[in-house]
Amino acid sequence: MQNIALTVFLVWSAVTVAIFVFVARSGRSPGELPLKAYKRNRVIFLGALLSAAVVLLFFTLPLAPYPNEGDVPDRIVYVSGKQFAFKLSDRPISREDALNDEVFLSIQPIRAGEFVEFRISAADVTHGFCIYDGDGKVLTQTQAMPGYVNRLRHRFTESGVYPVLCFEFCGIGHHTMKTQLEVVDDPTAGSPIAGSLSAESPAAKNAVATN
Ligand SMILES: [Cu+2]
Repeated sequence: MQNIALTVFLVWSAVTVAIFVFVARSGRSPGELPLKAYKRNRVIFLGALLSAAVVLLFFTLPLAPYPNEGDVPDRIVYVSGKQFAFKLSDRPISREDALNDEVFLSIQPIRAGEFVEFRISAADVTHGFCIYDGDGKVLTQTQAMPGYVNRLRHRFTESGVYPVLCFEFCGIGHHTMKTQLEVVDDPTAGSPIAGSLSAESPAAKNAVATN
């Protein structure tokens, strides 16, 4: 990633310098200005730019990572963030339950291939809800905000343990705010989950290392 950024920066810098040199050199002998040609070139340039933009949008807009309202999720998981833990439930979480440390909530394991819609909110301050794969790479994320329900859709194609970390600095215990999602091939094999991620798990270590 760093190398790509450096390459883009260097190429872009070279192009910028070339443009400046070209403009500086071409401005030395003004002579007679061919205004008609300038106007025509301007129209051609604008037309080409607009056409390129339309073609680019045509091919890239369908790739935008926004949920298609027509897609129906296989299941809905409710999430509430609170300093410094997540609560997950298969049913909507009341504010009282979200705030009450004595209330323990859990969800049924997610089936591999299942298309899940998370409905995410927060009980106190803004948190982040970020799902990682087992190698600690970000799969998807959104904010968990008090007073709002953010919908996040994701299809879990492979079984495994998916760490979830808070992605928004939310206070002194932010780094401890984590949970995990268990995705199973056989839905009868898993157990309900809600607890914190064990610090010894390799998935947790990877996730923390890249956060
Ligand atoms: Cu946090």
